[in-house]
Amino acid sequence: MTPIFVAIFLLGLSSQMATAANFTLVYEWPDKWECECPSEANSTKVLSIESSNPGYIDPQFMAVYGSRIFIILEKHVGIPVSLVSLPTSSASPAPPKLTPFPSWDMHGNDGDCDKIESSRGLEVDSVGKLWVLDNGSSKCNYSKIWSIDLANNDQTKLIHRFPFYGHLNDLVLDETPNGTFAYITRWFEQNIVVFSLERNQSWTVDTPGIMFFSIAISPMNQEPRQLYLGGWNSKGLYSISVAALRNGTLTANPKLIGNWTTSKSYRMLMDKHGTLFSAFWYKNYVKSWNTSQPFLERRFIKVGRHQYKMSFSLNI
Ligand SMILES: *[C@@H]1O[C@H](CO)[C@@H](O)[C@H](O)[C@H]1NC(C)=O
Ligand SMILES: *[C@@H]1O[C@H](CO)[C@@H](O)[C@H](O)[C@H]1NC(C)=O
Ligand SMILES: *[C@@H]1O[C@H](CO)[C@@H](O)[C@H](O)[C@H]1NC(C)=O
Ligand SMILES: *[C@@H]1O[C@H](CO)[C@@H](O)[C@H](O)[C@H]1NC(C)=O
Ligand SMILES: *[C@@H]1O[C@H](CO)[C@@H](O)[C@H](O)[C@H]1NC(C)=O
Ligand SMILES: *[C@@H]1O[C@H](CO)[C@@H](O)[C@H](O)[C@H]1NC(C)=O
Ligand SMILES: *[C@@H]1O[C@H](CO)[C@@H](O)[C@H](O)[C@H]1NC(C)=O
Ligand SMILES: *[C@@H]1O[C@H](CO)[C@@H](O)[C@H](O)[C@H]1NC(C)=O
Ligand SMILES: CC(=O)N[C@H]1CO[C@H](CO)[C@@H](O)[C@@H]1O
Repeated sequence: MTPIFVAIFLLGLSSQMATAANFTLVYEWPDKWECECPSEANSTKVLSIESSNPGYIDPQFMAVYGSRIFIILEKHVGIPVSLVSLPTSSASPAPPKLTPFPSWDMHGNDGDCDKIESSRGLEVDSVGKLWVLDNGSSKCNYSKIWSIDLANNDQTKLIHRFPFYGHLNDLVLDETPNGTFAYITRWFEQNIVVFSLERNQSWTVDTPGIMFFSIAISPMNQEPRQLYLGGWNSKGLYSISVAALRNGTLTANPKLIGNWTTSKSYRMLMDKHGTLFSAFWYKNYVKSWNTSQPFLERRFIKVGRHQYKMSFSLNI
């Protein structure tokens, strides 16, 4: 059995940071993660998280708000919840246990349509609401979006049910004076999904011939905002102007910016200065590109050991 190495780093960012950065290792879990789950009622489930092959503990997405980190775990056999939280710091040297978020009771198995079945992308908005995509399950036949009010006792609402199910990957938020939109990638689909919060409506925007996986959006103060998309089946990096998406277009023509030299993009982020960061499948480093300049990849950071997948998040 290969021990899994999972670590969380905090990085101090400054406006000059794109080339040099120092990391602080916050926690390291050399072999297993433990769940702060109720021990009595459903203890068999709880035990299984500790006794399952630790290789199956598979962190996927991350967000930070205040003194809490939120992590989405792939729901492999024996993993009872897909969304957990932990503190950004701890007085104890031991890595903290993972707490089901927002609560153990909000998590369900496939077919618990009013509970969190299988969370995917997550994003914190400007008023402290955590948006969580939920892939759903074939038993309910729809995917959904949750909103958890981090500044307000973690009040949890199911805000949308999609007319489709599955293949959800990641989302970004676009908060405009005319309303809030979410743009969502679905792997294996030649489209992206747009959700309008005010209208409680979602629709698919076709991207003929191109499938996307990773997604990022340019800073709020730089209109017209651009959506950046990494190919699902290619190394291509594409952009789409969000003006047309807000306007309800049903077909977009993504512009190819360039090809990453490394591998397919796994996760992308953009900071408020317009620097785009990408992690890659099977690579232990992140590359960056200053989007104010022609496409040029720079090696940004490298994390010690081999990584199958790497999640990262900005605290802004
Ligand atoms: C990183 O740490 C080194 C040594 O502590 C320090 O000299 C350097 O200025 C730091 N760099 C940044 C970007 O903070
Ligand atoms: C699930 O939804 C799809 C698309 O709306 C539909 O074609 C399919 O029959 C549904 N399946 C079930 C089991 O309800
Ligand atoms: C939004 O629409 C979905 C159906 O797509 C519905 O289930 C949900 O209750 C609606 N939410 C609100 C807040 O109206
Ligand atoms: C999401 O749904 C698809 C089926 O459409 C499934 O293949 C995939 O494994 C699911 N992913 C998660 C994380 O539940
Ligand atoms: C908001 O809507 C108005 C009128 O439809 C439009 O002129 C304006 O450009 C929109 N603003 C944004 C940020 O989309
Ligand atoms: C949005 O739609 C309106 C009305 O259909 C149109 O006048 C406007 O040019 C469109 N804007 C963009 C950016 O596509
Ligand atoms: C990117 O790669 C594709 C093939 O995968 C190629 O057709 C295209 O010309 C490349 N584009 C650039 C800008 O390098
Ligand atoms: C990005 O490029 C622009 C234009 O060349 C420059 O003004 C800016 O300082 C660069 N940003 C960073 C973080 O290096
Ligand atoms: C969260 C969860 O799985 N709760 C279950 C605990 O066990 C009881 C009895 O088997 C179930 O009814 C709950 O749904």
